[in-house]
Amino acid sequence: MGNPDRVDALASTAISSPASGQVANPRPDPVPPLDPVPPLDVERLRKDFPALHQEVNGHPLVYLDNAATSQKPVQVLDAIRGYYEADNANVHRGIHELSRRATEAYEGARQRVARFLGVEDPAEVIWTRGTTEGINLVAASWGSANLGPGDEILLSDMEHHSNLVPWQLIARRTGAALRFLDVTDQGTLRLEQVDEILAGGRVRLAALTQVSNALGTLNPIREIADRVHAAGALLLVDGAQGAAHAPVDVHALGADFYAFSGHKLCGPTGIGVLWGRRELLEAMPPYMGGGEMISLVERDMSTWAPLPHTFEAGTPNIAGAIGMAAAVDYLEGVGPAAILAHEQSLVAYALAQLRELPGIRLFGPEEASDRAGVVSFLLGDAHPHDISTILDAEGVAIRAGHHCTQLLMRRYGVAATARASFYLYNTREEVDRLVRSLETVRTLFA
Ligand code: C6P
Repeated sequence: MGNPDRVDALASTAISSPASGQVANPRPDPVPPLDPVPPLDVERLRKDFPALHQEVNGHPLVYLDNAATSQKPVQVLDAIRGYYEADNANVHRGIHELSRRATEAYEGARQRVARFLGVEDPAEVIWTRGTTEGINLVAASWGSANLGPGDEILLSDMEHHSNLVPWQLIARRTGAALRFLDVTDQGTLRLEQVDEILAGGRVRLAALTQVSNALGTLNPIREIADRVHAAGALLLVDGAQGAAHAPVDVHALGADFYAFSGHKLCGPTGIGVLWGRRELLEAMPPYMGGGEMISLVERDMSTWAPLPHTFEAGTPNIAGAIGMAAAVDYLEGVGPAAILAHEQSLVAYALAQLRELPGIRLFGPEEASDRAGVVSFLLGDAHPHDISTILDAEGVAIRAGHHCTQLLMRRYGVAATARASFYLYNTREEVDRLVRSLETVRTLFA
């Protein structure tokens, strides 16, 4: 069982703020609210992140592009370096000391990530290159075995392209159809619409993001999961922005599949995890063929290795897995609930100041408690790329663009937004720097 202290913080946060009016269909909270968490010692945490301590264009760096990728603490860097310096060997192959150590570290990393997800069985944890690969794996493998004409896959207009295009590809191959949940003006999903679409009886799987990368919205995943399961369908949760920012317990969340990336939660790039329920994974055909995923190979057929290796063809990203485990250890040490609380306090502080800026257009839920640490905005007529360039000249790193969510941009009638995204090491002073630099933008575009 997962740690009983873990709660489905994202779902409970999203549905426990009826005063905000942002969730169209609030229900009594099925999960007890989080106990108040002590504030983070941000000054101490910042010392762990070497990249934060530099000047950019003559200014101390303010890194507010965490939804794209987070910075890495020395604990993660040391774990990767330590592996390469002392234990580097291929895993599951060599009968020698280094290979034994590498295998132990790699499989140990799987166990640590399983614990982070509240999962008992590490064989349900599949290493991938990241969220994108995890979702492609399920779409291609589960989809090819389970979808056909007349079946539907339920998505939303706030999905990242990584949780949209793989479903378009498999829908085209199998004849299944895609259905979409609309996004409200406040950047939320409507549970009534979930019910309406499920009532058609054709949805086989819903694939939804836990947190919108472009709006910050915390989706009421548990409530959606209950509805999806009652309709006999499965739920894949895109946890790319969820796992980084709050406690995750995939069972409490009601997920059947959960995909996320290491690099957004203080880990390295090129590594991620797909978790799936054992009976689902065992019934799925391999995604890629090659070494490591076979049991017996003949000229015209092969049999597969058991989970998790069925889905891990080829030499894996061993150092990446070790780095990702160090990252989840780090986050657990800091306290995932405290990280979300910290981000929400920065979002509240930022929203209050940004609302004072003439010409600002903010996207996403009004209440900070309905968001993770993401604030998307436009400022007057300034193009988001110009905003980002001017901010960069003052050492402030944000992201500008469509954030791989073109459906969402179309929904709001814009081509792009500027996006500031916070993490455990960001401070109120950095929010002040963001707002001051936006004043520069306003002056230049006045
Ligand atoms: N979003 C952002 O700046 P990968 O690239 O596989 O690690 O993650 C893809 C992905 C999937 N779903 C969501 C909700 C995401 O936010 C992302 C990555 C980054 O918003 C890069 S586009």
